[in-house]
Amino acid sequence: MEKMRNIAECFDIRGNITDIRPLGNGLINDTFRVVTDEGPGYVLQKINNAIFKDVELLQNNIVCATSHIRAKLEKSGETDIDRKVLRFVPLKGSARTYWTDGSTYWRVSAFIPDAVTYETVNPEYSYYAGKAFGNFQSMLSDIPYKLGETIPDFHNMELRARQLEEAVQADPAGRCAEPEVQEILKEIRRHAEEMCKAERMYREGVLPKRICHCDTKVNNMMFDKDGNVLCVIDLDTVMPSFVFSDVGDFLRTAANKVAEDSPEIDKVEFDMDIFRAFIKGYLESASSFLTDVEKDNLPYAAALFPFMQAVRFFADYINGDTYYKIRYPEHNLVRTRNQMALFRSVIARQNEMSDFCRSL
Ligand code: GN1
Ligand code: MG
Repeated sequence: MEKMRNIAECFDIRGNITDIRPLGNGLINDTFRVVTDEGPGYVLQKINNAIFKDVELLQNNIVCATSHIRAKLEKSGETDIDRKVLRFVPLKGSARTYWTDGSTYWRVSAFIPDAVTYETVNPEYSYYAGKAFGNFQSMLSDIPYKLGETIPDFHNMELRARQLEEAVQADPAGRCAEPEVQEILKEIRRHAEEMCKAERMYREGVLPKRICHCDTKVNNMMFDKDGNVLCVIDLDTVMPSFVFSDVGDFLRTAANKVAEDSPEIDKVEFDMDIFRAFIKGYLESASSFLTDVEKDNLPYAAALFPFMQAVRFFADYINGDTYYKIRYPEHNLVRTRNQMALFRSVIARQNEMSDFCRSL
């Protein structure tokens, strides 16, 4: 606490710190709320630099993206802008937005007051979220800077499949002998090639990359008390990707009838009402810049993300849980089972999804 207070005080913050307490439940960074005696306070985050290896590039991306959005909101006469886009606080007497002692990295952003996040949404909120993420991509579509990849090839399915095969080869935790592991592996291998379609289309020049959020989990969107979308948070992975990333990752979390790590696998089911509402909102704000290939492949995006997430959780399980935070030894295996069940549920609804997309 004392150490964190000292770090927070290196930033150009207003007021005196009265408390620092944990915030949120992300699987990568450590996040705290800094309460001050003046104003709404701040969010202090320890950046996981084992995962985000180039913090300079990371912070540069985030600052470019948020300033670009802020300028647009200002130009359009928007009010209450501090609740509609994140603001990163520089160090005192410096333009730099992160603190480091050479081994740990910390940053501070303004806390958004009277805002809430949800772990689940109803169709109405899913529609708003679709609009908001389409709008986010649209606002960043003319950003004049070239953003870097904060995690190179983050949503590259070919790479994720390869990483799984490497984990299986090395088997560092000795988990590959488990019959269930073999079972899951077989199922993943059966679908891997088909799920790598995006990379092939990219190589053929028929699928573009655009600036996307790349972590559109439902809890990365802030709403006000009346259910209006305020802003999108968790911007570490804002980078060039396929639009499928944002559609797919939202649906993966919002349209699953249970949480991504629920052990109640028989309750995992893809909710078509959430899908329809999200796609409707998304196409309303994004169809002006989307190509036909992108639009036609939204059902594929819905399948790709549970699949990719299953592959990532599974590889981490086989590697002995080195990437995602876990709360018990089989956590990553449970997550894998859950995401594979969701994937099956999506696959069974592909035609229905395509019919719906075409009807819009
Ligand atoms: C991680 O940081 P968090 O918990 O929002 C992960 C996402 C995964 C997600 C699974 C940088 O997101 O890609 O989809 O966990 N972020 C990174 O819950 O790997
Ligand atoms: Mg998050």
